[in-house]
Amino acid sequence: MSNHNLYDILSQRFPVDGNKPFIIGSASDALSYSQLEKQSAQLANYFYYLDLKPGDRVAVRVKKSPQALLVYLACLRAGVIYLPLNTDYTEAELQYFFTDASPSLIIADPSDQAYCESFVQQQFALFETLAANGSGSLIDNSATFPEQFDNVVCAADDLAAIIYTSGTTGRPKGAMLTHGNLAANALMLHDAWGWQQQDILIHALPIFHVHGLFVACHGVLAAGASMIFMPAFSVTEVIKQLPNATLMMGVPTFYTRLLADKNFTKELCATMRLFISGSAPLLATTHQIFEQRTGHKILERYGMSETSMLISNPLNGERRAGTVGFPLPGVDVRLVDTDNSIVAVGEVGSIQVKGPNVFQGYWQLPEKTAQEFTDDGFFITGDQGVISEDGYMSIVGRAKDMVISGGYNIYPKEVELVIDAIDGVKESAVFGIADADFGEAVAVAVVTKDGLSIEAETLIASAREKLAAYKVPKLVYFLQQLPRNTMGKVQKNSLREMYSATSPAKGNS
Ligand code: MCA
Repeated sequence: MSNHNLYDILSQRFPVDGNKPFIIGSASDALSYSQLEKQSAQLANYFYYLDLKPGDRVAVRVKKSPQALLVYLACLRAGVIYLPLNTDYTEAELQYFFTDASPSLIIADPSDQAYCESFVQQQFALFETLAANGSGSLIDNSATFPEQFDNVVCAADDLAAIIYTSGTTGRPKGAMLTHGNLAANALMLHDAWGWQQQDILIHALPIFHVHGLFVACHGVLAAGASMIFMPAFSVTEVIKQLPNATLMMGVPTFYTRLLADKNFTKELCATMRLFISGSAPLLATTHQIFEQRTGHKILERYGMSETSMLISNPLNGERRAGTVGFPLPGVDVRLVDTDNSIVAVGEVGSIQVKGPNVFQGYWQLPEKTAQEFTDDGFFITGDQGVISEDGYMSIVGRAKDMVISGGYNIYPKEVELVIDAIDGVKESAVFGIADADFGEAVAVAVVTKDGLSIEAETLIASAREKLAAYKVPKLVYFLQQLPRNTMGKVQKNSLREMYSATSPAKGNS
């Protein structure tokens, strides 16, 4: 049987010269392809020594570093399931993920050791540390292991990663992605975006999500290319590195922040061949202003955690502002009405997709999974789209009132459950409000019990104890009652309209 292990597929495409940098940097930060091979082998050997078996979960909650990426590659090689977790998650959120996924090994920053310990005991899990500077027990313990490893033989439908996404019920669900899913998407994007060995990517995204981990890193690996790996997005750092790069990927906030800096000029972009945007809608005006400033048309694409990338503007041909382009080769996309019939060209429909990149379902939720697929095997994305006469897709709506802030998806229900549990709160409604920096900011309308007075700051501080910072409302509005329709459903559109003109202060009304 041929090996469908994603690492095996990617490594066949690595450069012949092992000294070529995978990560470009100063001596201690740089990583060549041969170092990548050796160090990921040591980690994979160590996982084997720890008796991790294919199918076991390895939960990783560490700061961005080259070593963190090696852990991911080692998991692929060892056939264990990689479970990345946002470094911003609170203890309460982590408790949920650890309980739901029951990892055999938890890897966390040394500063998290104390509170990880209770989980480790509850779960009978193993525990290792990994710090942002690449030190920690994991690296110490694996350092003496062999630098060669025979990649575990995988079938295409063996799980490679579980990526948690929130949902309408407020309980995050683990999207199960296979080696075959990830390989298919990596190879389609390789061709679609014209990746070359000479490419140098500016990598400024977090690596606990599909965008920064799979789309960006697989792109580099599948091309045997190089990247400049930044701990986080910083306008100054990107401006400094642009003249050394050919490609950049980001969420729209990256591009609006760059444009807001007068030092961001056309001259800086002389070696760049492509800017790609995703994870949140790019305003057509941003696309246009970016082109005026740099001469580059940002390539906007569309995807989801469950499916990786689905639709992309073309590399060659018109990149149309306000659209996400055409389905990637091998991806079947259709727009349907409420009866599941295909809509006419130019009409809005619910986006459904099928393809080798579409996930296996939600971790331990077969019924939920079944609900999200049609009888003929299409995944129901929950988004609404419209296709133009000449085939360009525009995303025109999101089901489930989801908010996208700076490229992170926030499901109102999850935040409402936390706000409603705060002392003195009767009920709340969370919604998105336009924000110049993040695209959308999380806002909440709150009704207190018996008209009680609560300070917005108190409410925010309480929410912050339970929720990652990016989910915490940036605007709080107090109301006598929530606007509802005759069926009793809260009218989020009315809330958005009521508050759309407010300044980004913590408003009281
Ligand atoms: C940080 N904060 C945020 C966000 N990021 N609040 C809302 N939305 C955010 N995205 C919080 C901080 O914790 C802080 O809170 C306060 O806002 C100000 O932070 P600031 O310093 O301005 O933010 P930053 O650290 O510069 O981060 C902004 C960022 C970052 C660079 C845009 O959020 C980012 O890298 N986003 C990328 C997200 C991403 O990779 N998404 C891909 C998902 P406090 O003041 O309380 O401390 S994958 C996906 O969606 C699909 C598959 C796809 O198609 O790609």
